[in-house]
Amino acid sequence: MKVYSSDKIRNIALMGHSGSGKTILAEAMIHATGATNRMGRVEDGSTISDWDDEEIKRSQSINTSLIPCEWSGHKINVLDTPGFPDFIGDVISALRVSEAGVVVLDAVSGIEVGTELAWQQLLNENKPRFIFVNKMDRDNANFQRVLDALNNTFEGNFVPVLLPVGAEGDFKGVVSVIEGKAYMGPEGKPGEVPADMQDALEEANLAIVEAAAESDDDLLMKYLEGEELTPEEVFNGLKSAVLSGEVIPVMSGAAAREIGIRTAMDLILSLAPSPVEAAPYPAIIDGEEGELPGDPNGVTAALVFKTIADPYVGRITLFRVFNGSVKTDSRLYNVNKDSEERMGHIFTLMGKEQVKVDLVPAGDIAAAAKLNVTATGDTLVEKGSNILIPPPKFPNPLYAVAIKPVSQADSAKISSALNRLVEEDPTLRWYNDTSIHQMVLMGMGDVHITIAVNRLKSKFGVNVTTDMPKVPYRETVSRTATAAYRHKKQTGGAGQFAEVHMRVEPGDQDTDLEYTWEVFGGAISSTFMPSIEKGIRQVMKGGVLAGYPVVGVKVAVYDGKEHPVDSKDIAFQIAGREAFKKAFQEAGPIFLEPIYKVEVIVPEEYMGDILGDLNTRRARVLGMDNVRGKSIITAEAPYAELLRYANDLRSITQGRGIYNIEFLRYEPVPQHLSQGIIDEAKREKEEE
Ligand SMILES: Nc1nc2c(ncn2[C@@H]2O[C@H](COP(=O)(O)OP(=O)(O)OP(=O)(O)O)[C@@H](O)[C@H]2O)c(=O)[nH]1
Ligand SMILES: [Mg+2]
Repeated sequence: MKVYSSDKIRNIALMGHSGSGKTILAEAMIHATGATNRMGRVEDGSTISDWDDEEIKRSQSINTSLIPCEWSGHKINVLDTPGFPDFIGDVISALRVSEAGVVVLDAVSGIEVGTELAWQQLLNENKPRFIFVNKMDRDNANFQRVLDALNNTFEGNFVPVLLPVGAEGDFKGVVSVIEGKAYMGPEGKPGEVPADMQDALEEANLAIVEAAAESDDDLLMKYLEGEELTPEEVFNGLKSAVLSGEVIPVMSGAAAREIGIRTAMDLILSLAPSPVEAAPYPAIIDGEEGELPGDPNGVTAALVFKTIADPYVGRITLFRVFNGSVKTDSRLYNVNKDSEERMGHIFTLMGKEQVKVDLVPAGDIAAAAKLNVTATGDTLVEKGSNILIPPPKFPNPLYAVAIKPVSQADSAKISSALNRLVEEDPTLRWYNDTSIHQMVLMGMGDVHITIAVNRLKSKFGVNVTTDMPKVPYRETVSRTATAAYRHKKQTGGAGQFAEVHMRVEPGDQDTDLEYTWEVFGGAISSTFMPSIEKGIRQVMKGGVLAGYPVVGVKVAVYDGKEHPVDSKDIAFQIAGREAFKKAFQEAGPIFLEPIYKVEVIVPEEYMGDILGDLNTRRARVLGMDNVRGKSIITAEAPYAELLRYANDLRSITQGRGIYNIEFLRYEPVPQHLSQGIIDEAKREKEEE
């Protein structure tokens, strides 16, 4: 593919509710450029964007795809993101490397849950926003209704720039308000604005002029004094209002019928900022906060925003250049990993297709294959420079399952397969929790996890079963107690003898054992001190109450007895072990459970329901806040009560709520719940 200079590039993220038509819009755009012969269909699994097996199976995007569209001497890097909320990670990374977001809406359904979530992301990132009201050809499609809903729901001035000509079965074309021209059919043939649309056009035009005037004090003065603004003033005013986010241009069309697409691309070219206009970019340079000018001839610095792990092709690394240029066969330096990378051949991706490029200037997006150490979020720079570009900020995974390899062969491959999956998707995490004897896989929701498990099988041939994860409880004591134990074995052969007196008391939760020796006068010789400790640690590992590790105990050995011949290491290990168990049981044993901080963000009307629900989860509400029509509730709650909160919150709020969690500390489990944990452990043991 041709090299485009920085000012001729636009990076655009298509966002919005699942099924609004983002993938088909991307398909229509690339088709309009002439790069493809025919339009693919989501239902047939024949789109450029949804090429992954899981995407084809589900008729839904699950990954962001890059679709570079060469259009009137420019290149629009279209990033088609998935709308389903479990795949938010890919929306975040796409937005990190885009200069603007185009939120796609269904002209029948209007604002949906996914629209709100996309909007929230755009506000968080403070990026210019566009709206594309799609599916104008559907029965009951109504542009004005969607426009009114937007203006009533979100802050900002939503200004139509592409009006629909006709609607439903009679949807024929669009009117570009700025140009005052109609573009009809899939070819976008220029035509007259229909007579019955003149009023609507005038009204829309006035809205644009006003929006432009409001962007600048001088323009506003001129406008208020009754002077007419020149077309150039209007355009510049509108553009600066779009850049600041005050004005949101609203387009209309029907992606599946390819109507409005070409004009929409023209508008994106003229109104969305180029990487040059969006510069400078914040970066950490030589350890200090600085800026990158976005200069293609400057020092090279690129951010890796996505990694695709493919068992056949190997690892594909997608990067966006923020400064300088990346060349084929060059060597770059990975700042995060402190290691050199050979870039080999560089290409852009058209969905899954690799299209060769020789040079990637600042502002552009491309990919490299088979890098050694580079992962998502890393910065690649010219050797000798020290620049860190802030990586995308991914949310903590929320939804956990326990996974278990099915066969011995699965067991051998599972770690490396999981590592590859996690490398591809930073919102997935896995760990082996030895304290609960479970391998835990965490993601953003049950669909996310189901797909990850399917991929383990289809991509890496690893079969697993899934189960509810256990809560990683800990066991400890709540008061001081003492116990003595005598171990004596004198039947046949060499005898064993040891007697240990010990005191167990609550210690520091963050250390497992504080072990002290208070035996004075040589009742036991100090050579047995480590033997007793070994016995205690054996018990601590496997727990006393229900098999969970023991933490936060102080143990003092203060007396005992030994025998000149029969006392040996093993005898004191056993006595230590048994004395500890006895003392532990006497010392008010309790469970500790992990407590998490939870932040729930919901539309205000759900506040009451959320608080009521949190109440049933033993949560402590710490604060409530209202920001832009959303309630933010902060609370602390036990992990045991949050295991399936992802599903529950979704059903309480019809999917309009989001939350994140963060581990805080361990706290005692209320006494009345302890027996349940013990019974559950017993039941499991019997099942084994
Ligand atoms: N009638 C009509 N249907 C459309 C139009 N655009 C898309 N569709 C259909 O809407 C459905 C969903 O389209 P997609 O492009 O997969 O939607 P998406 O926004 O990418 O969905 P996710 O990938 O799940 O986020 C498909 O059946 C499309 O054929 C349109 O302009 N008119
Ligand atoms: Mg899609």
